[in-house]
Amino acid sequence: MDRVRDLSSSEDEEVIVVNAKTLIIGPCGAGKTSFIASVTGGDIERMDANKATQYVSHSVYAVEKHEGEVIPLDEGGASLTLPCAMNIQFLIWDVFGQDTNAQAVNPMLKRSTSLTLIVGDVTSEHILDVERSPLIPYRQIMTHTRQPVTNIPVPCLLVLNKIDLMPNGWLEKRKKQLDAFLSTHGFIACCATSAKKDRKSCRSVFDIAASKHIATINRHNPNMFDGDMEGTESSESEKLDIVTPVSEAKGGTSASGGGCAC
Ligand SMILES: Nc1nc2c(ncn2[C@@H]2O[C@H](COP(=O)(O)OP(=O)(O)OP(=O)(O)O)[C@@H](O)[C@H]2O)c(=O)[nH]1
Ligand SMILES: [Mg+2]
Repeated sequence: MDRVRDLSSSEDEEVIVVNAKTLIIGPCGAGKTSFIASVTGGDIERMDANKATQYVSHSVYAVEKHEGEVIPLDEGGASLTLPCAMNIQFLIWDVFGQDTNAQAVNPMLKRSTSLTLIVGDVTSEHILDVERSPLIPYRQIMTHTRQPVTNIPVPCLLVLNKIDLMPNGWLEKRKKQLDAFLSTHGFIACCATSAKKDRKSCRSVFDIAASKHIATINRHNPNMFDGDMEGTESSESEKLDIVTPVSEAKGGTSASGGGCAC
């Protein structure tokens, strides 16, 4: 477990830091690497358009949730008001894609995964077809993978990238088809993004992912905010990869904004 401490800050604000290994998978050329570059502030225009990822590429992106922020817990309207700030550190594994199957996503890569983003090129044929979508093998390969500790199946979030290539309102017109696709294949949410044209849409994916992850942790450990966690050797906290730095962690980037289709 990583311990994150910002000793340079004089503020005494408590921040809970959570690490979440996040797999980015999907067909080759869907824009996974461009999407991550957009999120982390890279210059998409200067990226080599023909450079496929060699096996896996790693990066980190942090989302900070502030004290008092309301986190939705379920569809029924239950919510959690954060009693202190949280910093969700997404430890990103961007895995190379394959055309016709998802065999690249082997058990080694899937180990200790907290969250999966399945990225598809929205211009691909049958992208939202419940039986023929090229994304189905990627969803299926995660079916039996479970989160560490909570032991729940790893939540999968759908990212429909290259939305800039579709006419305005394209996804809204397919809401019924999209809903059927999400429920049939068990996605927790869907976001439409443009790695090339709309950085905010890409970052909003991680904002949503952070809320979903906090809700999952809270469901598993409803007493997570009770007592003073600092310096404790709580085995539950250790296992959840939660750490409480002595003062506010820096470097986190809050993400918010549009792009989410549902
Ligand atoms: N128009 C448009 N093009 C995009 C977008 N995102 C990526 N691209 C282009 O799609 C191509 C493939 O992008 P990559 O990011 O390399 O795709 P990848 O999914 O990482 O591919 P692999 O590493 O081979 O699995 C590049 O030419 C990108 O410039 C987008 O949002 N809009
Ligand atoms: Mg790539």
